[in-house]
Amino acid sequence: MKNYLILLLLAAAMLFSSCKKTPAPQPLAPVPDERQMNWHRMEFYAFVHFNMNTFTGMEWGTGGEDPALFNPTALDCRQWAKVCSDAGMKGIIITAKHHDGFCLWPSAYTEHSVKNSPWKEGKGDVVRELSEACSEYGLKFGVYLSPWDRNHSEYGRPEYIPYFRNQLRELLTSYGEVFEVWFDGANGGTGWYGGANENRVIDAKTYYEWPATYDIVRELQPGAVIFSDASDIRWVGNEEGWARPTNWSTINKNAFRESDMQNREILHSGEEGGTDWVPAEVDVSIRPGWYYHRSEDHKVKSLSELLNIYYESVGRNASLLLNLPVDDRGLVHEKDVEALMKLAEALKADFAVDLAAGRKVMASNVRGNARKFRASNVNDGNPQTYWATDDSVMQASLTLDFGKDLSFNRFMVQEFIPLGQRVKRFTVEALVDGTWQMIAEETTIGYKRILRIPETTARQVRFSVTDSRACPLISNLQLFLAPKVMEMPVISRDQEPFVTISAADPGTDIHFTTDGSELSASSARYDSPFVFNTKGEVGSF
Ligand code: FUL
Repeated sequence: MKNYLILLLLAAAMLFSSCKKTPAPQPLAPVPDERQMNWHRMEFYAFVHFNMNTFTGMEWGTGGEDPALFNPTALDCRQWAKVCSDAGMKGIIITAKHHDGFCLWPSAYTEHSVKNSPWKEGKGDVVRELSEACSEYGLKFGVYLSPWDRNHSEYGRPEYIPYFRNQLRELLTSYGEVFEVWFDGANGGTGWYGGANENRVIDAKTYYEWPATYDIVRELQPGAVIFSDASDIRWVGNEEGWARPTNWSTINKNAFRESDMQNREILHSGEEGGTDWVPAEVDVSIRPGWYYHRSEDHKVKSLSELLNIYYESVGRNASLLLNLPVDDRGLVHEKDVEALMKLAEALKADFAVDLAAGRKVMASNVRGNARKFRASNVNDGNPQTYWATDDSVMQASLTLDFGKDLSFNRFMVQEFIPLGQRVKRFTVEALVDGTWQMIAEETTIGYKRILRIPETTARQVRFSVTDSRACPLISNLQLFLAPKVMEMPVISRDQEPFVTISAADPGTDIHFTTDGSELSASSARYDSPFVFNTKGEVGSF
């Protein structure tokens, strides 16, 4: 009995000392700073393109527009904020000044602004109304300020730079906290330029003296991230709404900035082992254009398209900046509201019940066998705790045991990125009727990765890191059973001419005909793009 007690005490002491002695993993540089971390957590927020173009039907105004054209009849920024908040978005970025130079706030430095428009008899300030609506609805507020200004007479000369910076100062000092400052990379050349109507070419790398401009943002809004081709966050390299499945939040910033050809591959996927933390933001419009055009009222993206965009951005370690082209009344159009609400409902349903929460989970290795790094940190609902392995272990797995068969079709995983992005490859397997089946073989994770997988019924699920830059740190693992989205599949034909049929839900059974005959369950089953180079109709369900 005495010996037994001594042994017990010894074991307890060993356990205690192992906990005490197990240090946290060293950060794998680079790591996100606090402002980037706060930005990562936002995940989904809105862009609003609303400005002079809304009234002229243009996408890029010339700069010579008459301020009298700006005249929304029912502008209501609270409606925008309510819609965004109902949609689960966390903030709004407004085009305070687009390339045509018209300012949505009464800037002291130009006459080309709302103050010379009939709207509210020149007493209005859209930026103020929106910033106030955002705080009312608990949303963060951001500004887009176009460096290129086709209105300003000095654009292209050194005199324009103080003007640009003064405007930046106005926006960053008069409207409360700003979470993101968006500097557009477009510098097209031709413009009105105070009536000169000419082509002005600048060297975008040197003309704006970016480091000094960024200092202004740091000084006035230390919590704001700067968007540009590669600053605190990077453009994802397309405006279609996707990031690559392999998506590193790191790039070699200096080399990228110095190169003349901005490498799209780097924007899409980041760079493994890059020297700086520069995560990707996916910007895409809910309609074909960034600005409102009545002719696009029937072209608002469908639920399938919006879901694809969500899963291919937020689900691929990027944030989603979804644009709403506010219309000429000054409202988010009914069609856009309808589409957004459908998306919000679908996302709510997709992530309604976390099937992994609180389940038994075992790890092949736990750092120092310490409680602090235990497997169950991944499904305790706390993003601050994480499962870690010993430093030398780059391949390790977690097995979730449901104790009974469960069905799921979504797999979500998050790395503990405050200590760096590490995982290079991972797999997901499921124990189906006593046999392990491979469900997914993927590459990077980062802040968040969501996989849409065919519905699987299994008793256990095994997540394995098969390659990592340093010991893997996983803070969250979730499984869901998303309802099937019943929407007409989208049929498209490319140049080749290959026909692709895509459904909102990748697991959907699609059948099709090409001869106009009636569709039924016995029509051909679609599994990959097919050649269709004659005239005819492709029907599907
Ligand atoms: C581009 C601009 O030229 C478009 O008009 C739009 O503002 C988009 C978000 O960025 O570079």
